[in-house]
Amino acid sequence: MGERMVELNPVAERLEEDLTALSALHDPSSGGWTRTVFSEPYGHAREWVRSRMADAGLQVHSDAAGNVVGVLPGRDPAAPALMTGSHTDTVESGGRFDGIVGVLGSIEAVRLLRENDVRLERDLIVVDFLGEESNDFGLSCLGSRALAGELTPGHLERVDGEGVSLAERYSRFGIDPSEVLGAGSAWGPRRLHRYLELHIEQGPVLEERGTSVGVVTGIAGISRLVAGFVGRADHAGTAPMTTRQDALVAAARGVLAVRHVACGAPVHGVGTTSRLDSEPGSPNVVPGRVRMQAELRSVEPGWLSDAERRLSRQITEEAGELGVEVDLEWSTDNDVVPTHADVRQAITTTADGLGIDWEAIPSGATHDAAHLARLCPMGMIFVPSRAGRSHCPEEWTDTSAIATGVRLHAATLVALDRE
Ligand code: HGY
Ligand code: MN
Ligand code: MN
Repeated sequence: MGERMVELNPVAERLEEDLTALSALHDPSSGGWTRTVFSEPYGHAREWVRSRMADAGLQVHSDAAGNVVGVLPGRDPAAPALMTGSHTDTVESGGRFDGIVGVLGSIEAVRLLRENDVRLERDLIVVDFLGEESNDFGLSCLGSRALAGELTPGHLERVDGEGVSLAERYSRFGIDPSEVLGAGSAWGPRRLHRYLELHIEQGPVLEERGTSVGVVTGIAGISRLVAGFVGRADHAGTAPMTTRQDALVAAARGVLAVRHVACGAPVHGVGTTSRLDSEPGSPNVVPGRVRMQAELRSVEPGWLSDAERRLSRQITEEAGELGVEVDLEWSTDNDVVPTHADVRQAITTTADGLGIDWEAIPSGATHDAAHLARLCPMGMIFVPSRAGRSHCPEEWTDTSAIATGVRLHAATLVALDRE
């Protein structure tokens, strides 16, 4: 006879209060909700998270990678621990739920465990990971990447749009860059049993199908492209249209090529061009140079590598037709990462036991879980996003839907603890 299912019912008012309080800590000069990594509002928000973790009974510290870590000690400190959490940084002009639901939902789960005298065997570690969102350094998931031992000295030397290195950004934020690379040594299979993350779907599927929660099957891989187009600057008024080597026209064809390659993907595959920087940018000069930033994503590794090849070929050929040279620099932000079958099983069995309807769903967004997967079996639970919107002020998930996710999250943590 299996051990009885644990019913832990979140307090919606508490969740709402926390979501509202954290949302207030953002940069009011930007649209939407902006709390980007290393920014002042981000620093204030992390102090607030530390205090909420402590109020919930967690033992709180910041680790060498700048993650805010709260520990709920279990009966057996020697047992490999459970880890959960997410992030509280946002994109520029973002929303109030991406990542935040996972951090605040995990803190609420801890309150529920303590209020219901549910004592875990294993330590439960709740983490607000540093800097999950993509940034000028082309590196998402800074905190979880460091824990997984994936951050390198070369990464610390990367510079942002203001020419400031990642190492310097860490220092200015009060994190010793020389300590960051060693942050992962404290963790690993001996230390961690399972990682479980609660997150908003950031897409339309759950809402369209009226499903309460998603059980994530895998996290999409991300290939990032920086394309440097080199044409010839000329007088906009006198250069004949037939002899121009217009870098911006070549880049514009590159933007359409990204869309063309991604559309019609037989499985999940998407492509986005997020930025074009054109030089010299004067109204009366034919652009001589353009820097284009784009990304491809898919949960299918084969499609992703093939799409990279096809896109490289199309951009190069079309630029060549215009007499424009192009340098293509690809990098992998993260590989495709499947969730672990055992963790998926724990989620679905728990959901069935609680009478929560669920469906299996891939994640087009990346998450800290993609990096934690290097340390232990991981899984994710999604709650619906209204109209599938995210990374924008319109991002919204009803508190009742979040509470359903927290109810499943808390009960699944208990189930994973008993393994
Ligand atoms: O980019 C992403 O998928 C995540 O939201 N950082
Ligand atoms: Mn996120
Ligand atoms: Mn995000």
